[in-house]
Amino acid sequence: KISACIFDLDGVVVDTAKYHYIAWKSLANGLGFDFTEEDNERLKGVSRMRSLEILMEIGGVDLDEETQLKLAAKKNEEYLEYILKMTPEEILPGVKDFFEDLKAKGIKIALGSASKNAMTILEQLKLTSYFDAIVDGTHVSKAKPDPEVFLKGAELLNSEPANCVVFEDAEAGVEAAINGGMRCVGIGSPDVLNKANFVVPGFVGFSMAQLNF
Ligand code: B16
Ligand code: MG
Repeated sequence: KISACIFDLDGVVVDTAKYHYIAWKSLANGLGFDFTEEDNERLKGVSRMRSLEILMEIGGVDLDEETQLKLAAKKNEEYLEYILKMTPEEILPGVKDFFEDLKAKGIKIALGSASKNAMTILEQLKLTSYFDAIVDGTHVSKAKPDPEVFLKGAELLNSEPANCVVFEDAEAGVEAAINGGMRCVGIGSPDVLNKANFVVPGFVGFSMAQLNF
């Protein structure tokens, strides 16, 4: 019996990847190399500091730790400029109806995101009140595919992992859910999310009744 649904943020509830991309690209350009949308795919679901490491690898640059922290902060400042302009219209199609449906069914809702800006984003989207529990990048020490972020969410909701469904768009996130003993619905393409129990392109027309696990 499913008692809780845990949602990733970027790529599931909202497309913040496009803003991450602009900010990482301008950082890369400042360092003298290009950063493509394809490169950006590698940063989805990955923490801020790990993202910078991947970016350095792409550009073939080596930076000391102090510089890395400074650049990550600079990237976040630019990213925040975009985030603070977001409106509820940017909630991905079908998400709000799905939340309403879960509420009506008495199923709890939690957030399980790697982002340290998750609270700001939920506020901008006016979604905070839908969540019974929020676990984000400020609460965890181990990144996905470690299940920490989802297990914390389940614990806050007093739900057994076996009774939780995770919604994820990134491969590492799907793995995190499975590693935590939860079922996972992949949001995106079945080719990439082949470890998920069920894959849908998005929430439009989707309901819990479709899950046959
Ligand atoms: P921040 P999610 C992730 O969000 C993003 O997918 C990833 O691209 C980003 O680097 C990470 O959050 C950290 O974000 O810099 O805001 O702390 O998909 O886990 O909701
Ligand atoms: Mg994501």
